[in-house]
Amino acid sequence: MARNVTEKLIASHLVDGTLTPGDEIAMTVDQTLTQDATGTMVMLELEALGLDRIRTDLSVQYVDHNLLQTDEKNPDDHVFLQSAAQRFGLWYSKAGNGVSHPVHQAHFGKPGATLIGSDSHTCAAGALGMLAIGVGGLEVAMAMAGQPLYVTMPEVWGIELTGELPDWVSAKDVVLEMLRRHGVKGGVGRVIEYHGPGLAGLTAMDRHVIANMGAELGATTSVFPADEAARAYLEAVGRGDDFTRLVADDEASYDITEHIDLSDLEPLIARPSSPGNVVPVADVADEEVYQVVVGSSANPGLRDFAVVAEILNNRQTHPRVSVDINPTSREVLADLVSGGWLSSLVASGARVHQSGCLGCIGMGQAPASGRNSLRTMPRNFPGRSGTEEDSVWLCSPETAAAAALTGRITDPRTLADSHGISYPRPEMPESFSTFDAMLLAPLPEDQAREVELIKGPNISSLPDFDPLPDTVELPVLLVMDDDVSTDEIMPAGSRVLPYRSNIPRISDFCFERIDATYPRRAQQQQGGHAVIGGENYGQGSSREHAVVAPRYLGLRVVIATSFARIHWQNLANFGILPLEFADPADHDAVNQDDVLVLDGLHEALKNGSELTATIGERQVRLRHRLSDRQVQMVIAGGRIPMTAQMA
Ligand code: MIC
Repeated sequence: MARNVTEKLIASHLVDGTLTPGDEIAMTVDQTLTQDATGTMVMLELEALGLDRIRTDLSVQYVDHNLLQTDEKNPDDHVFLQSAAQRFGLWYSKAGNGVSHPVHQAHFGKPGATLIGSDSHTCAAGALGMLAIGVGGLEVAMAMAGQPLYVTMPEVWGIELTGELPDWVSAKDVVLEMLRRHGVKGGVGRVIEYHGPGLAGLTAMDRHVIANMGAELGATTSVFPADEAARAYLEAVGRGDDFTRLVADDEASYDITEHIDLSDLEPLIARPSSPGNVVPVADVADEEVYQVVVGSSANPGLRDFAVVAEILNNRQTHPRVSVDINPTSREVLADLVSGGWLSSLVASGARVHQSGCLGCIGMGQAPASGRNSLRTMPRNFPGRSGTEEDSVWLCSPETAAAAALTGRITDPRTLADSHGISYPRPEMPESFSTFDAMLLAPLPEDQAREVELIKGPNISSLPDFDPLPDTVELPVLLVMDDDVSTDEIMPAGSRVLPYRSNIPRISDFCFERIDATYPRRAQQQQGGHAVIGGENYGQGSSREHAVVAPRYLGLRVVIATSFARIHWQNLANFGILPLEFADPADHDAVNQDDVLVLDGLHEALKNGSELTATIGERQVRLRHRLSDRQVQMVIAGGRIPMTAQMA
């Protein structure tokens, strides 16, 4: 039977289920990645599971998010993570080495393999023909313990690419075009597979850009074939031997089909404050700009910095604008030095920062209130930058460089006339720098057993998770609208991230952006509570703190019109029951402080997907999409207590 790349990847790792969209399937996991902001919880989970040594082919712990060291908390986390990596047998990428996704691709990316990561942008590795899925930390911990990954079998959405990108239009504009067409919910329940003759003009790093922001579309992941571009990339990072060709069969088909003619694309930009608010740059030209940030997992390739450097070469950045350059990794930094690009950036007035996620996650680089900040980053949810009234736009490196020069949002295609700049096509080196000094290999097993986990005073153990009662009577503490992101449920940023390994403390910040009284009101309820969401509830990151912290405060049930994939799975993993309104109109009839009553819950959950609840005075029909395994898990109180019961 003819298969597309996604089906080949899934079929070769399938241990349970069939390739029928909507069914739960289980797959073996070859590799995992964790980053520091989610990794501390994962390591605590490994400890709670009593794991001796990881069972994946390889697992890597990166430190790229919590890089500010304003007190002992973040560095204590780094020390803890290094000790845990040594204890359990992981690779360890030290603070400052670089952003996890591109570093992972360069050192470990392997066509045909599966990768899961406790970061929603793990999907970027689809660029090399991997099946790479962002998930909650507990899924990663379980995979390291040798368990398969459970996901809902997605539909495969074939995007045929034809044509060639015009001058001043680059890979970021391709994924912004996807977001312009489909918005932040467009990819839910789907894998996006790119194919067609247009692929020939896209390098592996261009594909990484496109695959990365599949997360913004809500997709399970994005997949590219492993073809000549993947081979060229692997050779350039000195790992040509890891190349295996993986392409769709000639007769392969897709559940959904669509076409993009790359030649028709123009520079695009996502307006504040959602990656889905995409418009042509030309439509918003002339808005004043105060900050331009180049870097992050969304535009991490050497080319993405070099193109900015060539536009700024022998020119000055606009006096009003702070131009911040966050080189993806020390390897990219070294190549920027040897290509002469770093000097152009420095001479133009750009501020060069260390390698890491930095302002993308509000770890510094907060913009001034209400002032436009243009970023080559993947997300701009409200307040994520660290500034309460922020105004963050997402764009390509070309559009970022144009604004850096002019101080205004500028269609980069106009630079030819206004500044006499012809479109730079920076020549990439034959081989990219690769450094191992800050990427520490796992310790041999006998030495690993001797390692003690080093926990600073801010690192607390996981709370206990009690079973879900058969009858619940829960006040509704929040009623929310559509597209609530995890940044609104559990903020990131330099104030909050240092508490990622301290659930009691981080719970004080829950839903802060929506209703700062929530933690106090939640703690006043003895018997737990519920919250209500709209469509696409929990979009964005994979952070399981957005479920563990509210669970710690007593959250037992979330009813939404629909859920984002990772958050839905995280809720079930931690024993919070995710239910959907059978009739979306019922969402509007619920009021804060109504009481939700669910009776005979265990049988109802086991017997099918429909349930009836009383909310306030009304009977409301609800449904769930949990598999039998997940029902059992939610009733047990989550995956950790269920695993303990089975041991
Ligand atoms: C993000 O981009 O939102 C993050 C920060 O990388 C998150 C992970 C986290 O919250 O630590 C993600 O994408 O999953």
